[in-house]
Amino acid sequence: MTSRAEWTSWALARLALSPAQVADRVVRLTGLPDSARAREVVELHLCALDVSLEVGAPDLLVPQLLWETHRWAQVDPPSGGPGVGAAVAFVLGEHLDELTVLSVVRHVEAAEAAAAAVVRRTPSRHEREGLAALSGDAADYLAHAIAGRHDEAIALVEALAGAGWSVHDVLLGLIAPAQEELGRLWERGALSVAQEHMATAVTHLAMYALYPRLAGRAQLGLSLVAATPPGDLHSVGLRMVTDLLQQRGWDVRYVGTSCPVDDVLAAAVEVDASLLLLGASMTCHLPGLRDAVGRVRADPRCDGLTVLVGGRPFREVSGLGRWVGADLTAGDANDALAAVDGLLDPEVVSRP
Ligand code: B12
Repeated sequence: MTSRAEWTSWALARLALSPAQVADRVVRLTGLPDSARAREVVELHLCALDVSLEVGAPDLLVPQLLWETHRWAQVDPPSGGPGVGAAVAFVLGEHLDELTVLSVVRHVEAAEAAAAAVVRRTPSRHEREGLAALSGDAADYLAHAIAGRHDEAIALVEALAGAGWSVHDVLLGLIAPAQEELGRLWERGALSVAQEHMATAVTHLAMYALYPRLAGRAQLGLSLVAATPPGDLHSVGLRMVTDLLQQRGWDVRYVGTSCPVDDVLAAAVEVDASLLLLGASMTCHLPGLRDAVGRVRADPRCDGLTVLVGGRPFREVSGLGRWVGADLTAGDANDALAAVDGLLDPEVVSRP
């Protein structure tokens, strides 16, 4: 993640400083070390603030605030120095008029209150007990994945599928909750980056192991292209959605994460796609997603291409689909399947 060249929001666009200049100043004010990790916290904060202001949704800042709470201790802050939020408020106070500062402060206060409510609320069993509170199979799966035991993870997935679990249930009932728990453990610093990477790599293998079970290949005679726009490296959720659509008869062209938009469009044109899936996992990825949708709309070769967007931010904030200009929005894989089925003649919808 690097600083973007320009601000997105009406409020921060009034600054005479670029995002990189504000990030420099905030790093100095907080007294953080000049490390890539510390700078990333500041840049992601500024980006989430900017995008959440533009959308007018304080809730879009909340995941960043929660992540920051955990990450803060890991970036060596000096004791007694201001946090990122306080330093940002100080810089804005220096450079913006009072009314603009006031509306930014109100927005941030709403996000902080929502984040505090998340922290205060009674933790679910998952959160309290971590791994132990996942269902037995999901806990076993995650334990294998974290330890890098890919053979065991794949054997478990195959055993469940062999015992009658559908691909849908293995993906959404076993692997997705395990990945979510992985995120919680990683966020709290209970797992290293290497353990998270290894576990996610095992998950990719486990998902590929299900591939032979994706019956109904291309039977609809319709193709789709799926990608995340530049900057977003999260692939697991998007891949789950495309696997389930493949199982329903779509010809899937998964072009991967952080794909240049020109290449996404070229792929859609090449296969004469009817559907384009674009995912975003963090608030910061939303402007890139909106830009990609704008490029689809401006390209006459893509007339008639339906755009479906989804991912974590769409689960957390409603109305975002309109902001990015998509035709369809889905917060999770089940919403995505329902939305895509809605495009088809009911007679041809295949339900595995
Ligand atoms: C694995 C992971 C990574 C891996 C991704 C590897 C890969 N190949 O996918 C790597 C290491 C790259 C990564 C990096 C980062 N990550 Co990360 N990551 C995760 C983690 C642990 C799991 C993601 C996952 O597999 N989820 C499981 C899937 C099934 O859930 P899902 O993505 O929500 O998908 C579902 C729906 O959203 C939907 N869906 C998803 N995509 C799409 C797309 C469409 C079109 C549709 C219709 C639907 C749809 O369908 C799915 C099934 O229902 C999450 C934690 C979490 N709870 O998700 C953090 C998480 C998303 N990451 C986070 C962060 C902060 C980062 C980093 C900034 C961390 C860092 N640098 O240290 C970077 C940013 C990288 C970037 N530029 O994108 C935060 C985001 C918080 C925030 N600020 O918003 C999270 C939430 C973890 C946390 N709480 O701290 N990450």
